[in-house]
Amino acid sequence: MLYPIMTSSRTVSDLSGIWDFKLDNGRGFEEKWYEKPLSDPMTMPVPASYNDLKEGISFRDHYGWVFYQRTISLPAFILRTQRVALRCDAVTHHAKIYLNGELICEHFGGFLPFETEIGGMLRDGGNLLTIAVDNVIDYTTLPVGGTAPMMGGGLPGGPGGQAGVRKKVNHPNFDFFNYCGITRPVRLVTTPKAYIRDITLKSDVDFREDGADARIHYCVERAGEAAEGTPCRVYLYDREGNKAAEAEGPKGVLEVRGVKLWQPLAAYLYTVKAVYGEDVYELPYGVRTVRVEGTKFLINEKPFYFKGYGKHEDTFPNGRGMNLAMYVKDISLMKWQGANSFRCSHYPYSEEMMRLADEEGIVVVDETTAVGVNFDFGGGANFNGQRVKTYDKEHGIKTFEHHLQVIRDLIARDKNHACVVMWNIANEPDSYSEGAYEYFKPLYDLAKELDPEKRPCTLTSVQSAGGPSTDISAKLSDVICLNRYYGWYFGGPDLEGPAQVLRAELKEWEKTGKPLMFTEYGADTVMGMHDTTPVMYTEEYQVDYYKMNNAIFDEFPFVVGEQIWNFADFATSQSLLRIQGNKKGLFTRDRKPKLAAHYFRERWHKIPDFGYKV
Ligand code: BDP
Repeated sequence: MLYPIMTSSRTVSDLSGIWDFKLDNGRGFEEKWYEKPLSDPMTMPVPASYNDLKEGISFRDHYGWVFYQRTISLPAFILRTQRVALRCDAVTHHAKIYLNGELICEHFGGFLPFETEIGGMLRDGGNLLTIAVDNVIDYTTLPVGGTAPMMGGGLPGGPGGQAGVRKKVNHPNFDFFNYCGITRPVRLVTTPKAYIRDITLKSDVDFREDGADARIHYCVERAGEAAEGTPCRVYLYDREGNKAAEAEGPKGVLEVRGVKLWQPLAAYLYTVKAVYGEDVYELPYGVRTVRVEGTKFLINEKPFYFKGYGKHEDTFPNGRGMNLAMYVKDISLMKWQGANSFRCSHYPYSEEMMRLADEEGIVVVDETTAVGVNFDFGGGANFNGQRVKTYDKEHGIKTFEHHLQVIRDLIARDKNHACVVMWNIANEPDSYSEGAYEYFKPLYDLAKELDPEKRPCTLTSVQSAGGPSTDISAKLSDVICLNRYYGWYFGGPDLEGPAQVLRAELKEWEKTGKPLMFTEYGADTVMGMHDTTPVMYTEEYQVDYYKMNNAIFDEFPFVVGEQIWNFADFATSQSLLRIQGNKKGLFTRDRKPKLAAHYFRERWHKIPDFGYKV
C-alpha cells in the first residue's frame, strides 16, 4: 500500500486538527449520533490517543466506542476529474466510518492503514464525517485481551478484580497501556482516475571486489479505467537527482552498475518514480540485501550485530499518537548511544517512523500486532481463574484469521523499506503447547510467500517456552529471538545463579545451528533511586544486571544481537509490579538517561556494526 504523498498528479489534504468528540454512553448507535453534529461535544486532537487528554480514570479507562466528528469538503473541479480516497493510517482498534450519516467503511485492527473511495459521495458544501472507534480487546483481536488482569491485582468484586466484576473494563493480555483513538493521520488523497495502486520492488545485487551492481525488479500495479495502451514508465534517480536507470512497462528491471548501497547508519536512498498515464508516484528506495547463512545475519553479505532496543510508541500526552518530534529525538539518542537498530514492539509503527528509519540508516525488526497470544500469563488463571489452553479448539484463541490479515497488510505496507530486515510474526506467544506449530506454520509460510525479498522470519520467544526442545521457534524461526529476564523475573536479585542458567540455555540453542539474538532483557529501574549495594529497582542494579547478561552473550559467537527492554519507560496497566508504568527504560519517558544508558553508550561504541565476534 502506497504512503500518501503529493506529486504532480496527486493532492493530499491532511485532516489533522481539533475534532468534535464524545464517549459513547451505550446509546450512540441507537440514537444515530453519526447522522448529525454531536451534541455537547468535547474537543479532541487528531492524531492522538485520547486517553491522557482529559482528566479522570473513567475517561482514561473508557471501555467501548467513542465518536470523532468534523466536516470535510473538496473543490468541485477536483471531484469532477479525480479519484478521491479517505485514508486512515491507524485507528485503534476498530473503526466505523460514516459520511453524511451513511456507513461507508469498517476496519478491524488498530495499527495498519486502510482507505476507502469517497469521491462520488461528497456533496457540494460541507460533508459530515464521523469516525466511531472501539477499543475493546478480547481473544478474537490482536493484541489479545483477557477477562481478568494479566498480572493479577485488583480486588475481588472491584473494577480490576477477578470475581464479580461490576464494570466492564479492558484487560490487556500484554504489558502496555491500551491507548486508543485516531492515533495516526487521516487524509483525503486524490489521484487521477486511472492510477498507480501499488509498487513492489526487489533488488538482486552482484557484489564485486570494488563495488556492486544491482538489478531492481519492479512491478507497478495499476487500477481504474485507462485507454488501451496507456504507457507505464519507471525511472530511478540518485540522491542528486540524476537519472540512474529507466525502464518501460508495468513490470521490469532497473539496471544499476556501481550501485550505492543502503547500509546501516550510512543510508543511501534512490527515488523510484513511476509514471502511468497521468499519474505519478515517487518512492524513496534503498538497495541492500539481507540473508541468514549458518549462524550469521548478513546485511550486504557482511555479518551484522544488532545493538538496540525494543521500543514503544508511547509519549505524554499523545499516548500512541504520532509524535514526529519524538521520533527524530529517539533516533538521535540511538546514535548518541551507538545503537544501530530497534524492534517495532509490539505492533507496526507509523509510516513516518519507518520512512525516517530508512533515511537515518536504522535497522528495524518489523512486528505484527500479535501480542498476548498466550493464555499462560498470570499463571494461566487469566480467564476468571480458569486454566484454558491457548489452542483449545473450543475455548482457545480465535485470532488466526485476523493474524493472517495483519501479516498481509503489514507486508503490503512495509515490503519496500530498506530498514526492515526481518518480520516478527508474534511477541511471546504460546510457542510451546499443543497446537502451536499448527497455528504458526501457516503464518510463517504466508509471510515468506508475500514478501518479495523473502526476509528472515521469527517470533520473539517467551522465557517459559523453555529451550529448543519445547519451543517451536527452534523449527520455524530463521533467527532465534529470545526475551529473557535472568536476574529479574527469574532469579533476581541474585545474578550469579541466573548467569549459569543463561549460559546453559545458550549452549542448548547453539546446537540448532541458527543465529540467535536477544530481543528483550531488562530490569525495572526507578530514575534517581541509588544505592551502594545494588538492590533491585536502583540504577546500579540495572547496570549490574546488564553487565552480567552481556558478559554471557559475549561468550557465544552465534549470538548476533542485543536489543534491550526497553528504550524508554512507558505507560502500562496498573498492577503491583508497575510503578506508574513499566520502568525498564534506559531512558525515562521524557528521554533522560539512566546510569545504564551511559553504560551501553560505552559498550556499543566499542562494538562494531559488522564483524563483531568474527
Ligand atoms: C515481556 C513482554 C513485554 C513486557 C516485558 C516486561 O514482551 O511487553 O513489557 O516482558 O515484563 O514479557 O517488562
